[in-house]
Amino acid sequence: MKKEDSIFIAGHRGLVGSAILRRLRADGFNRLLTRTRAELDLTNRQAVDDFFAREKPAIVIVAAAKVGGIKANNDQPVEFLLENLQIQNNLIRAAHESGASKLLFLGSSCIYPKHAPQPIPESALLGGPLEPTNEAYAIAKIAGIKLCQSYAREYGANFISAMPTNLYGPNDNFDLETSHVLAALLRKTHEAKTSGSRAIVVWGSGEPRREFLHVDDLAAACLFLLQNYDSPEIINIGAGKDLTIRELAELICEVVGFDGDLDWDRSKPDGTPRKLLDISKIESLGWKPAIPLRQGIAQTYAWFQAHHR
Ligand code: GFB
Repeated sequence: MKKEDSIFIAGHRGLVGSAILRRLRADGFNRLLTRTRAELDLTNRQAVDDFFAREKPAIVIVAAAKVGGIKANNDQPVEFLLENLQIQNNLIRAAHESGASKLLFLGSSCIYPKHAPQPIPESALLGGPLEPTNEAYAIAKIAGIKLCQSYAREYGANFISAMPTNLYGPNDNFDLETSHVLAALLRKTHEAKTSGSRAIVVWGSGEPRREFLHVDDLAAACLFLLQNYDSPEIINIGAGKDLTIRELAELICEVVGFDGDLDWDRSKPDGTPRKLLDISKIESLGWKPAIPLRQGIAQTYAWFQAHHR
């Protein structure tokens, strides 16, 4: 990938896309193409085709997706399946038709079976049933992987797919109904602290284990893969460590400075019991995560305080 390549970052306002955009700008890439949702509806095939035919990006980064936490995924399987299929089909097809030399498709660790071996190697894909709370999203992402691999096999396209673990950082969604756990707990503890409340509600049993990667680490990994990885085989991007939701909640309370109680709402689903990625493949190529969880949470909390009043 060259500094003068035109690079289209689909989804540049989201958690992932905005981090990739920051990273590419900082590294001196200067032909960065972005479009807001109002400017380009990625679910509209004709609009996407016209955009690609006009701009002909050399590199395409598929960071646009309908995403959400366990509740949003569980409540809206139709939207998660349909919108993600539409967005990724339009982007991947148009990238090929317009002659893009490389495409990076971003999946998710939820593509792996609910009871996959831990840490989860890339070879676990399609080895068993999925976690029901996010099956629709996972099926869409698996279809995206298979479409990229099919373009590679049938047409020799350099379309790669990376599987990030649970992410957090600036520009995350902090809506309590639709967000992921880390953003939700940052907001709940902050609001409890500022209002003088003595407890926050945390969903589930607290026992599931999750791995959290700062989105700036993910952006660095994406750039690394764009420059160093040309295989259609999927590749994991993770932090290499996990912790229980209870431990995460306690860590967030410490960072925010909230010393009240945790009330567990066991009517809410736990989701998959554990989701730790095996990152030996990307580490063997020369990339490793750099941002410790406590530091990343503190930085994200500072961002939240500056942007949500
Ligand atoms: O982050 P999260 O929504 O998604 O939830 P998943 C992780 C765990 O945190 C679950 C618990 O066990 C939740 O029950 N949790 C505790 C909370 N309190 C809260 C809270 O206030 N809000 C939320 N959201 N959770 C998602 C998938 O799964 O992970 C997506 O649904 C995607 O498809 C994403 O793969 C990365 O880790 O369970």
